[in-house]
Amino acid sequence: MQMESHLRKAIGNNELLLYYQPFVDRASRIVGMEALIRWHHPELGLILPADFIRITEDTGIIVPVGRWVLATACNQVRAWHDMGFDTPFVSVNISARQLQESDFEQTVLQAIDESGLPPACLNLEVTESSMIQNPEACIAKMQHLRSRGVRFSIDDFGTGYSSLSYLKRFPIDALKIDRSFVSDLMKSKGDQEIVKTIISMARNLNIDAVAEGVETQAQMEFLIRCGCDTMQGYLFARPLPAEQFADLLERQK
Ligand code: G
Ligand code: G
Ligand code: MN
Ligand code: NA
Repeated sequence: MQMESHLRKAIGNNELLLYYQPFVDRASRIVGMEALIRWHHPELGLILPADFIRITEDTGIIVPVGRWVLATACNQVRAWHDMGFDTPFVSVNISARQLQESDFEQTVLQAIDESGLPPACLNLEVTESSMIQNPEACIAKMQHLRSRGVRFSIDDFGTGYSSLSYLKRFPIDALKIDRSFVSDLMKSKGDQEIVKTIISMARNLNIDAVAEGVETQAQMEFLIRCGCDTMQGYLFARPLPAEQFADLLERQK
């Protein structure tokens, strides 16, 4: 309860911030970044989403928080563009609760319009489970936003309940292979087969496969051999505050 009342005031008190973690191509060049929320609690310090996102979802606080995340991410990337950094896209995590909101599309379009960010520079990460609650409504919203240029990826792919028929029906641009399959990649033949299968399935569906949680050179090389074009993980960079992320961009200018 105390956490809830603190969270309600977190936006107004400027306690929320976004970290950014790069996505890289096969040559380890930054092609985009994921925005990851942090809560700077005045007494407890930096709190990770694992410790507060759930409560924002259960209480509905995720709706204003999600709006703040979208606006902040779009404004930040637009500012980086203006500084001459060529960062193709920003990826924003969307909770089931946000996707279900009747004004979800409006919220997204408002963030784009007010920031002046080209819509194609915004990618939204949704999970399999957040789409199955009301698939027809989700598909309609996604199609509307996609018609404006916004892209969608499925986060934590492989851990949800999605059937392959969903994959065909949902208007999706990319699959993010869940970190759990990547972490044991060099030890587990089973995980190797799963990763290979997801990558070839993505290719057959004409969508991108993105591997998350890449921590070693061996994992990266395996993924590249399987045809994975985009990767993310501590091997390349941890999530970083905006200023430090800008240093990374500066270095590869
Ligand atoms: O940043 P970290 O790797 O600790 O993120 C943990 C989880 O929190 C991720 O799986 C991510 O989906 C979720 N998360 C991070 N930022 C946001 C956000 O802005 N909105 C929502 N809904 N989830 C987020
Ligand atoms: O579910 P989602 O993909 O949004 O989760 C992102 C989370 O994964 C963030 O909390 C981020 O800190 C974490 N993360 C990103 N890269 C790595 C990695 O290489 N290894 C591990 N263990 N966690 C990672
Ligand atoms: Mn994500
Ligand atoms: Na996620």
